[in-house]
Amino acid sequence: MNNNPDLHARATALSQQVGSTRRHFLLGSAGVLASVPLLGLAPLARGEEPKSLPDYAAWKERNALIVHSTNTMETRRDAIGAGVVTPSDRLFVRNNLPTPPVDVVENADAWEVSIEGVRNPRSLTLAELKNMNVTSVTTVLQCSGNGRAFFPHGASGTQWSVGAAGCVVWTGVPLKDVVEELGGVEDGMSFITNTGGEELPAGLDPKTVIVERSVPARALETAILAWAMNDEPLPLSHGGPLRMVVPGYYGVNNVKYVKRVAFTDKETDAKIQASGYRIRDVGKSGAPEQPSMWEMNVKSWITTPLEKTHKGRNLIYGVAMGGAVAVESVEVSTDGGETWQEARFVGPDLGQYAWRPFVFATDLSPGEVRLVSRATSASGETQPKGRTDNERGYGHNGWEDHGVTVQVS
Ligand SMILES: Nc1nc2c(c(=O)[nH]1)N[C@H]1C(S)=C(S)[C@@H](COP(=O)(O)O)O[C@H]1N2
Ligand SMILES: [Mo]
Repeated sequence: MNNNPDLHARATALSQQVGSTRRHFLLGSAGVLASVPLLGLAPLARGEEPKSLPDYAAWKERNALIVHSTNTMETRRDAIGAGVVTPSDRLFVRNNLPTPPVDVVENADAWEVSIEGVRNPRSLTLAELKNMNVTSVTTVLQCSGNGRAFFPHGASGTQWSVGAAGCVVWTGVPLKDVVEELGGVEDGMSFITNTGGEELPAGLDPKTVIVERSVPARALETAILAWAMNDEPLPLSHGGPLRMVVPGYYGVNNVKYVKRVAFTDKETDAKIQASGYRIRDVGKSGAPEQPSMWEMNVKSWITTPLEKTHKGRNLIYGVAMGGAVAVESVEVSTDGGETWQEARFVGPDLGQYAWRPFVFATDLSPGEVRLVSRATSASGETQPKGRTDNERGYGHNGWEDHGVTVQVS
């Protein structure tokens, strides 16, 4: 149960924001209904809506996004839609540093990536990679902190609700093919360490700012070096010209503007790996022995209706993902999780790393309903009811917090 009504209100507001004309939110949890004046939510009301898109993301659909900052934009819950693939102009953006200059995507084929920890290490241009082989993979791209806004302890970082996630078709060369071309991985390498190509701010220890992430070497089986997204050249905002895509792994492992791919015996000591993106108790600092945000977990959330709907027949929509494995099934409850019924997947199955939109047809009576969804993965994991509290608010997949309260009339 959520015992902090103010934080819960902010989280609910974030997840249910429908526009600046709105004057109050309906806050519902376990049958409690309250009217929360918007002006009472000063940090949110001041913070989110009026910001415009930064230049590098000016091509995005402003109305589909909550702009948290120049570096962080999330897809609004009402803009996720019922298609499998998230349109690029609605996809969330998260940058730790300013993007490289735009000419890197204008001269995309000249981009170089250095492949190390293989028998014949060398640099390859994007033009060369494009001649090696090609494949496509559809994956959920999701920030580790998606759902952070629901943690009552006020986890620091962007207050993502549900929209720091999308489902994307990536096209590129399998990393495995590149590695084979270069003689295979050197012996004794346990990790793939990928480095982002941003210019680092002067005067800071590079280790504290560089985007460099290590993933277990087993990811070689599925990782791709992608130059296209949703069948278009990879835009700068999403890591163009070249990005590492590690299917089933949290967003941060999908290094943008990748300039170095190294097979290494140890994880990088960059801060973003050593102490960042580590699961630990509230109040604790990050450290290398804590679990790293690698494979994603099973998760789902409702996208329609939000806030209000008509009485009688309704179609309840949402999206469900298995994490690192396929999603097997998803159930919906219209009574806050007392009783559940299986929903139906809609649209094509784009593979185990994609999410599946779902729909559940039901009759709703006038009054307030709490709609929740609960997915189960192919490996038998079901979303838990509650959260696992952790300092930075990572990996939230509890179904209770992700539900929506809807007025039926
Ligand atoms: N080079 C680089 N790669 C990066 C990042 C970054 O700041 N720089 N952010 C990471 C994080 S935390 C996330 S959630 C995803 C976001 O991908 P997107 O901006 O394409 O949505 O990219 C990851 N890869
Ligand atoms: Mo992220």
